Amino acid sequence: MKNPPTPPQRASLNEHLYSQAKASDELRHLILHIAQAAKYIQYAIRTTEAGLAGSKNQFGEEQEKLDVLSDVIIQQHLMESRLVATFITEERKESVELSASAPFSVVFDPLDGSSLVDANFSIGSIFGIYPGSAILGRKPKEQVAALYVLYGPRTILVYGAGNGVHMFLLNDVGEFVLLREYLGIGDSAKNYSPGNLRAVNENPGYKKAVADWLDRELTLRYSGCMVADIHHILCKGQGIFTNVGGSKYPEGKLRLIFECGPFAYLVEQAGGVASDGKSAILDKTMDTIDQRSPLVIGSSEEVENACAVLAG
Ligand code: AHM
Ligand code: MG
Repeated sequence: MKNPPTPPQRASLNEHLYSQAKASDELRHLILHIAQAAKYIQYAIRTTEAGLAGSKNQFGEEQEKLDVLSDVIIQQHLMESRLVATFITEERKESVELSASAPFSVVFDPLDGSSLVDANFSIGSIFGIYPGSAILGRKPKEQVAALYVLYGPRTILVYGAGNGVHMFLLNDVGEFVLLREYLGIGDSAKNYSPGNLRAVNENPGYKKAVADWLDRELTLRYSGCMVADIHHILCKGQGIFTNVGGSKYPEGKLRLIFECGPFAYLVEQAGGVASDGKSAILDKTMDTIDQRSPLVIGSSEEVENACAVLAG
């Protein structure tokens, strides 16, 4: 072509998946369907009254109206994609089989941190994508992509599909446009984000780790939504986030399938590390839907140091 049209200044998510991630058409379409669901969720967050739905999820936790609504929105978009064999959502006890011959399976936490919504704190959705129709018995390292959407002052989508981790902003016309690509996490941390902090009373290793961060005057950054807290690490290029066990949650509060697995994939793609204190999260077998796992994630030197302190 003699005078080719100038491409838009900022790549769209579609363009980025195509030209940078070189994702297969099927994976690209699936991620775009998920991104579409996220647009409806951010609209629902802005327009739905906050409050309890009057029901409980598989963990016996009260469901917010927005948890239920987000779960339905995502399920509808996964079905519509015709690309999903099986999905598992944090809001249900069993996995759901859609079409055995479809290429992917999806795990998701529809609205992480939803109890913060009435306080207008940031909340998020988390997704992990596996090839094939099985999820249980597999390991998070088998993910072909993972992504999260952060609903804060701005709506941000971050994805990884085997070629770095990239950040997009939802603009006013409803398009996710590239904000930053190839996010990186440095080896040392200036910020710490200690989840399930109530565990320090029963977990002396955790007490020591927190004392160590206080002694070294690291800066506390903790919002109570892991999507926002780990996004902070990816955005600032350093930090550590922990959620380890005590008596109320012996294995920590977070679920291996929906929360630890997708974030381990993204953080390791960005040059960080994700451990349960002893082994890599990416190497842990997902045996049950409700499996919890301790999580120590972020800058490699700080994660290594914290794991040593936690082990006593
Ligand atoms: P949720 O999926 O029910 O919202 O719970 C997970 C959330 C994480 O986002 C967050 O890191 C953690 O619970 C906060 O727990 P705590 O306040 O006990 O540290
Ligand atoms: Mg959650």
